[in-house]
Amino acid sequence: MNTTTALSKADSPRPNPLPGGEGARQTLFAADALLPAGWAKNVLLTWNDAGQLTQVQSAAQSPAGAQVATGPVIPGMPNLHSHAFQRAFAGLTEHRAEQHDSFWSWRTLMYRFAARLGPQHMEAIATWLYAEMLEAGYTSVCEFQYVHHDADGRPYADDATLSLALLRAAQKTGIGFTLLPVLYQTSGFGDQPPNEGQRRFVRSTESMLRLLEALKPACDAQGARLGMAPHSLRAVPPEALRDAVAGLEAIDRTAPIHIHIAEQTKEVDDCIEWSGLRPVEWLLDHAPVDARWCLVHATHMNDAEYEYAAKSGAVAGLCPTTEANLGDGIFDFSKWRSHGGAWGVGSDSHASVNAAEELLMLEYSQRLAKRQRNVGASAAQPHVATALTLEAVQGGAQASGRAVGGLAVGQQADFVVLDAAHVALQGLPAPDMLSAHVFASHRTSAIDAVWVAGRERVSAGRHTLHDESASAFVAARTQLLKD
Ligand code: NGQ
Ligand code: ZN
Repeated sequence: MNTTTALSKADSPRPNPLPGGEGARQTLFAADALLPAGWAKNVLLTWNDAGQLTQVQSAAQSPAGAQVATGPVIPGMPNLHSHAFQRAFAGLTEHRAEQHDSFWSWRTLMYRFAARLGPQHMEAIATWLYAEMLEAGYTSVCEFQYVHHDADGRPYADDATLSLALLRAAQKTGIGFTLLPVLYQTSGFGDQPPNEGQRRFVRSTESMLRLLEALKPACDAQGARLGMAPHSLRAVPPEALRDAVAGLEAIDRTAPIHIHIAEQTKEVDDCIEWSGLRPVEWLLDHAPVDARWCLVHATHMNDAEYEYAAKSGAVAGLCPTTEANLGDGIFDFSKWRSHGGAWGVGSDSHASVNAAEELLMLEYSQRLAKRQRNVGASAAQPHVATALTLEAVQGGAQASGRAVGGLAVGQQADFVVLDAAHVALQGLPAPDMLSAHVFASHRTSAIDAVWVAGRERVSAGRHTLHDESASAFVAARTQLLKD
């Protein structure tokens, strides 16, 4: 089958010339590539100066002089949920501190760590984290950014200081970016005042909207998308939620809106006590939830909530390794999918930074709960890793509010070249290479190259900034952990 589609000039965004980006370099030939409809042979990818795919042709000839991928090409994974600073804290709470450690005792320690963070730490941690993400198959990230103020809880002279540090980290590493400044006002349902640990997060709805206005030009300048994140129903009272969403809509009618929801059973119980409704139920009844929304976690839903939330068009933001690490519970993936629910993955607290590992953890949680195998396979795609990759890329792109939905005309040229010479992959057919990449766990990465918007950011498994950003990260963490 020859599937050539061309993009007309009128559809092209403004040019953003690549260094040395003459036409010949803007193509890649792959013997195997994972397209939205499945695996295809002899695929020629062509993109324009803006890094947007203009042609995806299967059963093609390799043009003379074209770059040839060293292994199967898969779409880059959008990471739909990140709190970058938590990467420097990963691994540091894996010892018993209370009789019954929980999400809530972890959170107390996380707040203590967040209390010391400065703008330089934020930038160093995020730069390394985003380089790690790129090396691990993520080509874009949604940053759920809630540490806004200085250590005393006062706004920085430039209120956008910490968000700008994250934007710089994204720009340096080349990762695609959706910035979600977070609205945070209360410590619990029913207007409970924020606690000491939350002083760096809290802001009025009006100052939130001013922050969004201030960040818009910086985001536009680097091709990042700006959205907003009401932190959770625990942290945002109903009027503030309503006004913030309306204010965001006035800035950008289609901007992404992300919210943490129903991650812990205590949150469900408290919400029922406050309103008589469960959190997802409350949200669907009181907010204009649609395809712009990403319901992060949504772990604890009843049957009706699974159905209505899926049918709202919102994306379920699953963070399987963090949800396991924090003891959240298990999302019913089959139920969500049976209602046609969109979903994607995020690395959240960054206990793991690896797109394949999130898919593995998601599938394994379902196998353990259901005592079945290959739960994630679909009618169209019997290979679990293939099915999960395609769906997570779609949902991740939707949640990002960016055209990063896979190898199709009009989408960004964000892709990963698997390392066909890796012992776990060598000699296998392409779909099994992806299965081995996800399920045949190995200690070294099976990723060779990673491209974002048509630019190679990771080669031979390493990001250009690997060494320097790693040392800056270690220095920042060492300083944060001193005394
Ligand atoms: C966060 N993380 O904002 O970092 C939260 C913890 C909270 C996750 N929910 C804080 N995984 O939910 O109150
Ligand atoms: Zn989170």
